[in-house]
Parts: sequence; C-alpha cells; structure tokens
Amino acid sequence: MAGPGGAADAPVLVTIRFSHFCEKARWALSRAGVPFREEFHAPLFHIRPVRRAGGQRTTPVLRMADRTLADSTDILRFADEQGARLFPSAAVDPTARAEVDRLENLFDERLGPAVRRWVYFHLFQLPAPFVVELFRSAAPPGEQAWVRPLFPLVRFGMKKGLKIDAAGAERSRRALDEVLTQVEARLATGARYLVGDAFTAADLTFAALYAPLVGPPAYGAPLPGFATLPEPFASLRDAAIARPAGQFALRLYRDHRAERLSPTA
Ligand SMILES: N[C@@H](CCC(=O)N[C@@H](CS)C(=O)NCC(=O)O)C(=O)O
Repeated sequence: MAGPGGAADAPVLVTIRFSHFCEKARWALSRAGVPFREEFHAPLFHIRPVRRAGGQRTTPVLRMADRTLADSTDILRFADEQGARLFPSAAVDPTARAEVDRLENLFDERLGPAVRRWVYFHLFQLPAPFVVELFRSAAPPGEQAWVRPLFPLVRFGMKKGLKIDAAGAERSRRALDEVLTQVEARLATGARYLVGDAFTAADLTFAALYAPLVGPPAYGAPLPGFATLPEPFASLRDAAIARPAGQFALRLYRDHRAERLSPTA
C-alpha cells in the first residue's frame, strides 16, 4: 500500500482508495513532498480502520505521530504548512484567501457529494461484476476475498446511507450543474485558475472532486474500466469531458498533479 515515500514511521493516510476526497488529500500531500504510506480499503471496510486511526467515519484520515487529521480540508492546510503552496497568505491578500476558502468549502459541500451520489447511482445500474471489480481494485489483499460475497450488503448499505436513488441522483445532477456553471463563468473570462493567477486549493479541490466523471490519467488510484464504461455511463462521461469545466479539470491534472514543491524526505 504505497504512497510516495512510505518509511515505517511515515504518516499513514487511511483511504477508500478511489474516493475523490481521498484523492484531494493525496494530491496535496504529494505536492508538498510529505512522505506517507497509504492504507487503502474498499467502501464500508474502511469504517474500523478509520476509527482505529482516530477518525469518525469518513476517509481520508491522516495519522501522524503527534496528531490525527480526519478531514480533507485540514489535510490541505497541513500540506500547505509543509510547502504545498495552496492557500494565498491572509496577511498579504485577505480577499484571495477568503475566496479560496469559500470555493474549497463550496466544492466540499456541493460538488463532492453530488458527484459521489450521481456516479454511484449510475454505477449501481451497471451489471454487478463491473462494480465488484472496481471495489476489488480498492481492496488490500486481506479484504479482496470478501468483496464479492459482501457486495450485495455493501451496495444496500451505501444506497441507504448515501440516499442513492433516482430522486437523489436528480438533485445531485442539478447541484453539479449549478457548481459547474459557476466554474465555467470564471473560465469564460479567460482565467487560467479559479482565484488569481496561480494554482490554489480551490483548483485542486475542484479537479479532484470532479475527477471521477472525467477520469484523468494521473488520478492517484486505479479506476478500472473507466475507458470502457458501458452505456449510458460512457455518454455521461463523454459529456462531462466535453464541458469547459471538464477540460479545465483535465488540464489541472496534466499541469499540476505531478508537481512536487519540496523534496521528499
Ligand atoms: N468532509 C469530509 C468528507 C469526506 C467524505 O465524504 N468521504 C467519503 C469518501 S468519498 C467517505 O469516507 N464516506 C464513507 C462513509 O460515509 O461511510 C472530508 O472532506 O474529509
């Protein structure tokens, strides 16, 4: 379960491997050159390890020798302190800083949950083996044998817990469209980034949380089958990629996902 670096005493990032909130944290830590070991899990198998690491229920959780961070925004702030250069200084440019914080929060609250519900709703319409394969790709060896037999139970729990149904998917589609329209209004002015003229936490959060719909090649976890998704998912993916917001997310991945701003210890 390797992250970049990964000495035995390195910080541990507990994840649901393909989760877009986990990708947000992974990207920020990699950007800062923080060495960490990723302990990844399939959905629902994450609950016990998350509690053991000091989190509540959700991933990502970053467990370090002296503290635990159990929210992706806290992990981005930590990565920023370590040199990721994600937040403008509030002392130098308070307006830009407030705008980055506002957008990160908007994407966390609206975009992330909407993408998740909408994707799961459509994924769960596909033949079960397809989704089982995706979940197995997220599981470490010790969990893999359990993914297939427990899949019906996991799917039931997720549908109930995340309100994954047709009405929820439609609400999420509208929320998604609302956020994408706001992003595209900014891009229409010719801006290369969401705030100011440099890459910030707002851009990283947008690209990571939108990524499951556009499948950037540099995504930090395998997304098996993404290139060969059956209909209607293939058309939904192609429409997401064709939008200016989709092109923007893919460009951010191309230009910034591999950046390391401080040397990995
Ligand atoms: N506000 C949290 C949200 C994270 C979140 O929703 N994580 C999802 C994965 S995409 C999760 O772990 N869900 C599992 C669950 O709720 O049981 C953060 O930013 O870290």
